[in-house]
Order: sequence, then C-alpha cells, then structure tokens
Amino acid sequence: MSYVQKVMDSVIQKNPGETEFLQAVKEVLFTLEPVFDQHPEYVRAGILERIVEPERLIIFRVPWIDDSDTVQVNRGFRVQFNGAIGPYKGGLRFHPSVNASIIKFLGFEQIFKNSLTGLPIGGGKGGSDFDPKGKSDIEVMRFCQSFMTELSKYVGADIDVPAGDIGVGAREIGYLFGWYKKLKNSYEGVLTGKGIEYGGSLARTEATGYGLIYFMDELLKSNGKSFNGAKVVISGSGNVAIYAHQKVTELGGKVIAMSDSDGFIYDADGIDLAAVKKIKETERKRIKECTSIVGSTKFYEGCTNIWDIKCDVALPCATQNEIDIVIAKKLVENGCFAVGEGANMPCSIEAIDYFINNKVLFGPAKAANAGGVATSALEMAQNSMRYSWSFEEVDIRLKNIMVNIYNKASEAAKKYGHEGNMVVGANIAGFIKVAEAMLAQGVV
Ligand code: NDP
Ligand code: 2IT
Repeated sequence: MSYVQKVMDSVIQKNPGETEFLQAVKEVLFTLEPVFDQHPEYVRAGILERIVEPERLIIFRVPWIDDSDTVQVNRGFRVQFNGAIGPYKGGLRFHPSVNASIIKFLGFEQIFKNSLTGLPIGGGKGGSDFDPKGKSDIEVMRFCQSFMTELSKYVGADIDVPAGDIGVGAREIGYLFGWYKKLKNSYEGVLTGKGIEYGGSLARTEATGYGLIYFMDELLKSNGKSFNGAKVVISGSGNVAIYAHQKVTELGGKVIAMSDSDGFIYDADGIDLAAVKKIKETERKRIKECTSIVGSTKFYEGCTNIWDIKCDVALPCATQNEIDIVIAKKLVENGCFAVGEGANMPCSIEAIDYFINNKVLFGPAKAANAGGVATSALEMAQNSMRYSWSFEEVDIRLKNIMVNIYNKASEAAKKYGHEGNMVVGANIAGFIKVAEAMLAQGVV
C-alpha cells in the first residue's frame, strides 16, 4: 500500500461520515504522490500526517433572541487548521448546511490556497448553521454579537483573522467587528472585508470574482484562447459571481446565465449586471425578480439545470459539489472548453478528472479563487501600516498575485511530471511552502 493511501485510510477512519472533508483531503493527497518520491524528508517528519489534522477545532453554542422574543440556538465553528506560515486566515460561512465536515473541508483547502498567494497567512475557516435569509437586520446583529462573544476568545489580528464567505458580507462583518472592538477595547485588523470607512481595503469586494477572471484569462491566453466573444455561464449570484460577471464583460465575454438556489436566469443578449446587483446586493431578493426589470431575461426553476446551457466557459461560483460527472459530460458535449472554480470544491473528483482527460482548461479553486483571501492579506498589510492604497494599487497587486499563482502552478505541474495540469500544480506548489515551514519549525 502506498504511503499516501495509508495516510488517507487513517483520515477516513478518524473522521467517519465527514464526506466533504474526506473528499477535499482525497483530492489533494493523491496529487502529492510525486512529491514524496523527491522529498523523503517530508515523510520522515510526518508532514502529511500532521497537515490533515486540524491544530484546533472550536465548536460553540450561539444563543440569541429573535424578533418574536423566542430564544434561538445555533452552532458556531472555527477550525484553526494550519498556522505554519502565518496567522490562521479564512472566511466565515453562515448557511443552514454548515457542519464540522464542511468547515473542515474549507479549512483544509484554505491551507494550500493561502500558501499559493505568496503572502504570510495560515489556513482557517469558520461559520454557523445560522440562516441569514429572511432575518431582519436586528436579528442578524444579535446573532453576530452572540457569535463574536464566543469567537473573540480565539481570534486576533496576529492570531486568527476571519472574513466573509457564503452568507457573510459587509453587513455581518460590520456587526462582528463592532462587537469585537467593544468586548476587547482594541481597534485591530481582526477581520477582513471591513467597510472602507473603518479599515477595509478598496477592491476586496471585487477581489474573488476579479481574481478568478485574471487567473482564467492567463490560463486561456497560454492556450491560445480568450474571453473575448466567449459565452459564459456563472452559477450563483453572490459576491463571487457578480464580480466575475463584471470582469468577464470587461474582457469582451458575454455572461448568458446566473443562478441562486431557487433556479437560474437566462438571457441570450447577456445578463444585465445592474439588475442582478439591485436585486441581490441592494434588495436581498431572489434572482427570479430580475425578470421584472429586464424583459428579455427568463427564469427557470432548479439551479443545477443551468449547466444544460451551451457555453464556452463555465464558472461555478455558488457552492460545493455543483458539478458531478453527469454535468461534466454534458458541458464537454456542449463544447465548453474551460471551467474555472470560483466556489470552493464545486466540482466532484470524477468531474475534475473528466475535464482534465478531455483537455478542458481547468482552473482549480485553490488557485482560481485565491484572489479574495490574497486581497484580505493586503487588507491586513494596510491595517498594520495604518495606511490605505487606492483601488488601482490593490487591483494591480491582485492581478500580479493571480498571474504569479498561475506561473507557480504551471511550473510545479511541469516539474513533477504533469505539465498543464493545474490541479496537480496548485496542490503541489501550495503544499511545498507549508511543508518547508513545518520542517523548519520542528514537530509542533
Ligand atoms: P454569497 O453568499 O455572496 O453567494 C452565494 C451564492 O451561491 C448565492 O447566489 C446562493 O444562492 C448560492 N448558493 C449558496 N449555497 C447554495 C446551495 N447549497 N445551492 C445552490 N446555490 C447556493 O457567497 P460568495 O459569493 O461569497 O461565495 C460563493 C462561493 O465562493 C462559495 O463556495 C465560497 O466558499 C467561495 N469563495 C468565496 C470567497 C469570497 O471572498 N467571498 C473567496 C473564495 C471562495 P441563495 O441566495 O439562494 O442561497
Ligand atoms: O474561501 C475563501 O478564500 C474566502 N472565503 C475568503 C477568505 C478570506 O479570509 O478573505
């Protein structure tokens, strides 16, 4: 039995039923096999055995009172997965599906993604099964305050710096920041994704979507293709999806469909981004409402059917496991030549293998969506300096980071015998930096 298989078996045995976490570990581990042939010192130091075990997983009760004076209880999580190269860093997800498996898969992926950015940030993630949908602002505030009352014991600007993810945007970050400051009497960069007025970075809002397109543009250009004239389908209509749309359009592509968990909207003339922003960002309504603003836009129920639409480039930007092998086959059959993961783990392992075997240009999440956390690290840098850069300065840095990630992943793929395979390249490049840091720091 191979070394990697032995470690995988032990992870399966220690984390029963945690399907998302096991999927994320499996996807990484088997791509690392060539590394251990060249680096037996990693095996001797038990790097792999240590990296799959979170340094800490904190689970806590979050009680709060809703608008009808009823006590509600949610469950809060923070996983501090790996702190070898910097303070733990990663978003908070508020969604009813959140559990330990989901938080651990996200935290595990974050280790390698954060490493790829080239910036000093370790891997972490957190969240709650709280559902912000349909809650009043005051309910969201009460929940955030209760959540932070507990979380504040474990985070800090040099310890662990959370940010947004699904269900956590500027509103939630504001409430969380305000409560941390009150509890600790400390004005520090404990969270990123803050408002511009109180320490946020320009371009953080746009960063994940823009970064995805900068990465995919590099991948397309290196293979003689471009976004110019391409038909693009984007799932989701949240933070990542909206700014991916904006950048695709700037580069001459046409986004013909977007979705939320109810269904998708389609418009052959291109989805009107202003309408989506009004409905989703300003009014917090459902995507089907866009049809009342733009006559040519049609709504269809069922979010996974979005992948039946014929497109050149598919950008899953909603959630994990959106694209399975059946959908992957459909996309390839319809002529899709590139897939970029804006969401975390939106494609199953079988789907990824199918894309790669069929020469689809594939941008894996750890590389392709790293622009958000990279810009969070730039926010941390600006907070430390007590200074702020202009939008253009941050955007140029973001673009350089995404191009560097592309180059690092390409070089690692080539060096370890999988030229052109961005999955292998991103996993190996991300892993080696963390492995070297762990080796240097001894068994901790
Ligand atoms: P938002 O909450 O802003 O938007 C999420 C979007 O995805 C919504 O349209 C939502 O629809 C849809 N969605 C969420 N869960 C499901 C589900 N179970 N089934 C179908 N649709 C769903 O989140 P973000 O845009 O921030 O995050 C999207 C993805 O990108 C996530 O995978 C996240 O981890 C990843 N990501 C985010 C980064 C960031 O900086 N924000 C950075 C890197 C990755 P509905 O409103 O109906 O729930
Ligand atoms: O998945 C992710 O990289 C994020 N949700 C962003 C994390 C961050 O700290 O900005």
